[in-house]
Amino acid sequence: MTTSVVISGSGLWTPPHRISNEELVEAYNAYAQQHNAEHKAEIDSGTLSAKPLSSAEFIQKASGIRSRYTYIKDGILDINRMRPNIPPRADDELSDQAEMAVYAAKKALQAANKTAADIDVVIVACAYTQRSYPALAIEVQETLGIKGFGFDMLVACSAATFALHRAYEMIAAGTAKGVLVINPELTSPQVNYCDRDSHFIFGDVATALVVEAADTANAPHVFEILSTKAVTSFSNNIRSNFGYVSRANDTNPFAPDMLFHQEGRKVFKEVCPMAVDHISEHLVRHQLGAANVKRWWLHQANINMNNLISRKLLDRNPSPQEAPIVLDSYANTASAGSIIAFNLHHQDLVSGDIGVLCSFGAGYSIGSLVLKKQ
Ligand code: CO8
Repeated sequence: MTTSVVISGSGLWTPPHRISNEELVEAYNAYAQQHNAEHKAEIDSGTLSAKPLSSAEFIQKASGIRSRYTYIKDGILDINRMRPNIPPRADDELSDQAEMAVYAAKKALQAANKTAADIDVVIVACAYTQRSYPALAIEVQETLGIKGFGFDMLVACSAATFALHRAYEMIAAGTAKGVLVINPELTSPQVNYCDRDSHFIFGDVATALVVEAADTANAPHVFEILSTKAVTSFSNNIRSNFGYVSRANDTNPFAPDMLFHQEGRKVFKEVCPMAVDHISEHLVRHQLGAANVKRWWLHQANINMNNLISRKLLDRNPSPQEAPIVLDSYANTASAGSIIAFNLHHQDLVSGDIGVLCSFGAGYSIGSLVLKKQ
């Protein structure tokens, strides 16, 4: 493969609604107290556990998250609902995730100085899609007036990086001229807002990137993809069992184990060393070390994870400029986190600067790209 492949534009769509830790905890605690009062007899007799209370201080200290954005806020803080209230749309209306995707895609196209005519592949890559078919990517393709093809792909936390890998390969192989990779992460419908241990983790967002050959790129901020690296290793420590087979299993598709749940401490302990090894091995491929990297666009799940990984790689604490954190205001946005960090923190880099974009999480899955500013 000799074609030089670049990321030439990025787009970020931030939903209009914000929920602070304090608001979220107030609603959860009111819900838990109501639940405990209603089930007092079972709790007293030991047949049911009382719902423990949450705390905004714990959330910030344990995760670094201060607030999150949600596509729809209505319903999440209603203690008799505890989930967003997203009105259904008719088949002839743009679906929610396609709408999010289109917002981000338009911004990425503008940043890349491209139009629909320059794109021939659309990949919608995220942790969940709201339906199986027709693919969201094809709906987005139609809405943007793009000729070519589109498909959806799900790789949880690594959906965005793994989709960038596919885009890189298509451009390098000459099977595509321009690829839009879009990540409409609508996580809030799968968050269990009744679970103290996970109610605070996720937020909604949409990101998009344009990938093309270096010789067609004409945007002000262009990053060559030097190479890609991916690994997966099966783990049950992060699961979401929701799926179409529930109907045949005669099980409730919205039961707690169907929603996002995890063994957070185990994930922390197992994924951090995997990510450190993965990134180190990837850099070695280019005769580079961590000291050569100007910017770390890391997965945004937990600030303590990112600090630990950065410290292991650099042997010192990174500055906020070197390893930007966006999870304080966006929370964990599944696969979009590292792309938000890229979107907000890439314009100051100068020609020749090296950056690492890396996701890690459910699967487990780790995906990285070594980038060089043109
Ligand atoms: N308030 C107060 N106390 C709490 C709370 C709370 N909200 N939650 C837990 N506690 C308590 C615990 O019960 C425990 O109490 P005790 O010691 O008495 O048992 C104590 O606090 C400590 O609990 P933990 O050990 O669990 O706390 P940690 O310090 O480990 O922090 C975290 C918990 C923040 C979850 C942390 O473990 C973490 O972030 N781990 C990494 C997780 C991770 O990266 N997961 C990947 C997520 S998956 C992903 O990124 C994409 C998936 C696809 C998208 C899904 C969309 C829905």
